[in-house]
Amino acid sequence: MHFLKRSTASLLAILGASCIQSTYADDHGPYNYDGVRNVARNPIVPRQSTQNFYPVTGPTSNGTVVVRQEIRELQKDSTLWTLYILALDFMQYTNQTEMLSWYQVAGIHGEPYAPWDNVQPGPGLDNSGYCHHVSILFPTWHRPYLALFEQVMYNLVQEIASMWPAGSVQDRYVAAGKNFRIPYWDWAAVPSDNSSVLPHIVQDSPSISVDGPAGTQMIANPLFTYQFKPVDPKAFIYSPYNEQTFVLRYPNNDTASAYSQNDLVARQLDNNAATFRSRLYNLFGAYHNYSTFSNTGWYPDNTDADYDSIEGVHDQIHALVGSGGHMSVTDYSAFDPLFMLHHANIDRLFAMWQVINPDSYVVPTAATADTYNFRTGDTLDSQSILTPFHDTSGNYWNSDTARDTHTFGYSYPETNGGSDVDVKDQVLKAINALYGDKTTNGTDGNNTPQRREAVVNHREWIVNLKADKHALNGSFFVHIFLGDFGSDPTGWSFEPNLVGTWAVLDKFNTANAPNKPVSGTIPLTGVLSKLVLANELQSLDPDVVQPYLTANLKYRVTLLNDTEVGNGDVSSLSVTVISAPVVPPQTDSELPSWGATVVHMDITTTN
Ligand SMILES: *[C@@H]1O[C@H](CO)[C@@H](O)[C@H](O)[C@H]1NC(C)=O
Ligand SMILES: *[C@@H]1O[C@H](CO)[C@@H](O)[C@H](O)[C@H]1NC(C)=O
Ligand SMILES: *[C@@H]1O[C@H](CO)[C@@H](O)[C@H](O)[C@H]1NC(C)=O
Ligand SMILES: *[C@@H]1O[C@H](CO)[C@@H](O)[C@H](O)[C@H]1NC(C)=O
Ligand SMILES: *[C@@H]1O[C@H](CO)[C@@H](O)[C@H](O)[C@H]1NC(C)=O
Ligand SMILES: *[C@@H]1O[C@H](CO)[C@@H](O)[C@H](O)[C@H]1NC(C)=O
Ligand SMILES: *[C@@H]1O[C@H](CO)[C@@H](O)[C@H](O)[C@H]1NC(C)=O
Ligand SMILES: *[C@@H]1O[C@H](CO)[C@@H](O)[C@H](O)[C@H]1NC(C)=O
Ligand SMILES: [Cu+2]
Repeated sequence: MHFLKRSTASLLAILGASCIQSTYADDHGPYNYDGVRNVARNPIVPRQSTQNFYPVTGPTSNGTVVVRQEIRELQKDSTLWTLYILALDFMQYTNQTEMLSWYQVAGIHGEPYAPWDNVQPGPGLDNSGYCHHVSILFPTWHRPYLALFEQVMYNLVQEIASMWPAGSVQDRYVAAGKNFRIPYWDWAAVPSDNSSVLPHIVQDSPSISVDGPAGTQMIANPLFTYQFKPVDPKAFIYSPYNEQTFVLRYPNNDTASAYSQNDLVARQLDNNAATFRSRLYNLFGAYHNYSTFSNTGWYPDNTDADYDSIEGVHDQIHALVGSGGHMSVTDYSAFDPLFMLHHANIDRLFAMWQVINPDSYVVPTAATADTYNFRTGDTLDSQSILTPFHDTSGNYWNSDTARDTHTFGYSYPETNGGSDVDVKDQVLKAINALYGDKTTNGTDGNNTPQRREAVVNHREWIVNLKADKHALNGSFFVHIFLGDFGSDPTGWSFEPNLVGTWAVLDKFNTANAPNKPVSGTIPLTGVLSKLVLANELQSLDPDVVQPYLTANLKYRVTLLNDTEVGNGDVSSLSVTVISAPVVPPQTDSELPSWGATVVHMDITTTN
């Protein structure tokens, strides 16, 4: 295994100074371990030499379970945080020909369409990635994928911790490193410091100071971007990605020299954050069938109450973070350092859902698209192999063996606990505390009892959306407004009257992915409740809300670079409004109880 010589000078020489954009790398590269580590010695993360496959076990295979923390919690622990940053940095600057490099591990998800751990594609399937989307396997495939990433990171953390000079400081890093687990990014919870849901560390600066085993150094911030070394135009075949050297978020233009507009990512995430919370709260409260919960696919026997899914919320984050950058293209998304943080949160929400719905799981369902080892139409079930992830026996993981996070040596704050803990109660309380819509409690402000009554005895109002996945051969947004908004599409994400943005996440290469409908929701209740509390709307009753929505509910469609698409130009798109009576929970150990869904209106093309 070869590593770049980890010194800034030689790195610049290898890459050529002209490739380095001042916006990103300025003159900062990886952490320089010279003097504490012999760069030529044996590989840091060895492949098991006695086996011809790489077993995915999670950090340790001895049954120890450690809690994955929210990124802003992890950041408070300076010892673990330093190890996390250094391990990310190490992985990103590992030669991209190495199987445990950032490049290769990210590449498992989509592009490059290449075997990993020598797991070959099925006949004629070499033009797809391994990952499953619009699939019953969407939540379960990503679980061993994250476990692999966590295992690689954990092993690097152990190695890095041992590089401090022997003594009490090294002891502290080594001891802390034993409890390392990857963090998750909870983009739905209201941040405790009332700052953006996009953590400062991923957006503020392209370089950061780190106090590592060879002293304090400024390095390229491994959470800000990932630099291809170099970009492979045969894998990234679409312009401008074939020339963009850095992972971009909300690029300012579609050229090789574009830069990320993280400030705009933060603003549009914040303008959508209420919908992340409501979508999650509704998913936990009203979705008890794994098939519907798990993915955006539209099943023939779905009802008007079945439009949303955890994959749908996941797509919204991908598209809003990327906005035309890598994170918004399925095949390129895993290169963004936010990918694993985002997916750890999706895995956490899945684990929480599993605690309250222990009996609903993967049932046999036809694949909607080709993947590296399955063909469209193949039946996927709980024993379908989750390639390319081997277990210790050399078999592949499947949804049955990956059902419990403890198998991989981790849990989450909400799902953690032994026999003395009522984990279900803990999960329900967390859902209410983190994602419950405070306005529906009706206790804020100096409102009359009648107003509070109107909101508390409430009805949930939801926009249901459906469209063909590849309707526009690329990801797209449907912005939902309640009230006026400007005419400039570049401003729509930031409009005060934006309720939320539904996103259809796509890739460019759709030849082997038949066009299937996908669905999602934008909940309206939070905004409507505020109007009731402000005396602008009498109640949440249909005879009040329906005429209000007919007059004020609008939608607009854009590509991810904010180019407008006519409302009637996506022929498969449908935008309808439903409601259901909902009894709020009486205690914080319960979730709302949902009544029968009513369809109120279809505003497709009319609004
Ligand atoms: C990465 O490894 C390949 C194959 O061993 C080698 O040809 C290449 O020079 C290495 N790249 C760098 C930047 O060291
Ligand atoms: C498992 O491995 C970890 C890391 O080496 C260690 O800290 C822990 O004590 C081990 N647990 C058991 C039960 O052996
Ligand atoms: C939180 O931030 C928002 C937007 O910046 C602001 O309107 C609000 O007053 C802040 N709330 C608190 C409690 O600081
Ligand atoms: C794209 O943005 C970069 C960075 O601001 C700038 O240098 C370049 O000129 C822009 N290209 C075009 C075609 O607008
Ligand atoms: C869950 O939903 C799927 C897809 O609509 C359906 O086939 C299945 O019967 C449902 N399961 C239960 C237990 O209702
Ligand atoms: C509603 O708010 C009141 C006052 O803050 C609180 O005591 C009560 O627990 C809340 N109810 C729910 C269901 O969250
Ligand atoms: C999408 O691509 C397919 C295949 O190349 C093509 O037939 C179709 O017209 C394209 N659709 C749009 C909306 O560009
Ligand atoms: C936006 O993307 C579309 C499709 O990729 C492209 O045709 C169009 O030129 C882009 N517009 C801008 C302003 O970059
Ligand atoms: Cu994803």
